Amino acid sequence: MSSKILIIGACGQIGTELTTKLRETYGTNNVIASDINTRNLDLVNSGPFEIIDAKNFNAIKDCCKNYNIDTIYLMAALLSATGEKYPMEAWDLNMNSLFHVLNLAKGGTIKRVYWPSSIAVFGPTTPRENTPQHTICEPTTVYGITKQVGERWCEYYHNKYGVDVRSLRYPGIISYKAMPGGGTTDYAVEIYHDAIIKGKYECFLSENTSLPMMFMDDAIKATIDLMEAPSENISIRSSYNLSALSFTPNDVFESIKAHMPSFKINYKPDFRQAIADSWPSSIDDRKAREDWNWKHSYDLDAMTEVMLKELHNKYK
Ligand code: AKB
Repeated sequence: MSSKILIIGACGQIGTELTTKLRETYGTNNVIASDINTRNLDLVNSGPFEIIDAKNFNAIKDCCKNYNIDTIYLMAALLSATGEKYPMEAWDLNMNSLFHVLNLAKGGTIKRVYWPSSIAVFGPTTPRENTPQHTICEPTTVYGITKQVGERWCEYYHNKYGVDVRSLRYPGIISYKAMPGGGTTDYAVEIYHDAIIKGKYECFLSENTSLPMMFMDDAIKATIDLMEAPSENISIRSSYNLSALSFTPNDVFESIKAHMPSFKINYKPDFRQAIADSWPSSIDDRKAREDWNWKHSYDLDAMTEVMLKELHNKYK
């Protein structure tokens, strides 16, 4: 498929790496990166960049017209922890940006849309182990509510207007380039940075809190594989469960300690513990594996090796 792609929220943790991979795949000038601010601009300035506020319909529309965009990746969002501090801002950004993109796509010039959902759609009444694709979703965070409602709207726009929108329920994503911002799973990135910089880490979740996680390379691969899959293979138009690993803070501590025997950790759970306790500990992603052959590559120790090597080079 030859595409002209717009990434909204390109300067975030996932957006930066998605921009790089999409430019490698489709050509630098066919991928327009955009964000409201320029943090991490150095990671996306290898090609076209536009300042776009995801809440501004006309700014998105004008950019799509100027560049003949046919595919949008909407990566802008306020995540779970920040959303609890700024509930109305989270609702405003997460919902309005989605409506803007779905309404543009309904108009016909945008042929395909990617929008990330999250394990945050699940809540305390969801089965925690091997959480099924179709199950009880009673999220208790504002972020989770926006993702659950967003999923319903994606499916609605597909069924009612034929919009080709695709989505994944991301677990926590671990990477070494851009830092995550405002999530409950952020500890699993911070711990590697602090291991290299300080040799110790204070964890905001308790040691046995198990959550679904994934290395960035797998998350990018899943995203692009889903977007490239033939339309007839996509049986889920709300959002696919997606899984790779599940681990606790203690598991990741032990995995780092195998390389750095003097590494120390202490636990000081804060308000994010309640959010983590409301989420699944593992996910059944059979549907993604059946429909478009999803398969992850990294386990915890393989990921730890890459993270420590890359961060060592970064900070040395
Ligand atoms: C968060 O922790 O809020 C995100 C997510 C799981 O969607 N990383």
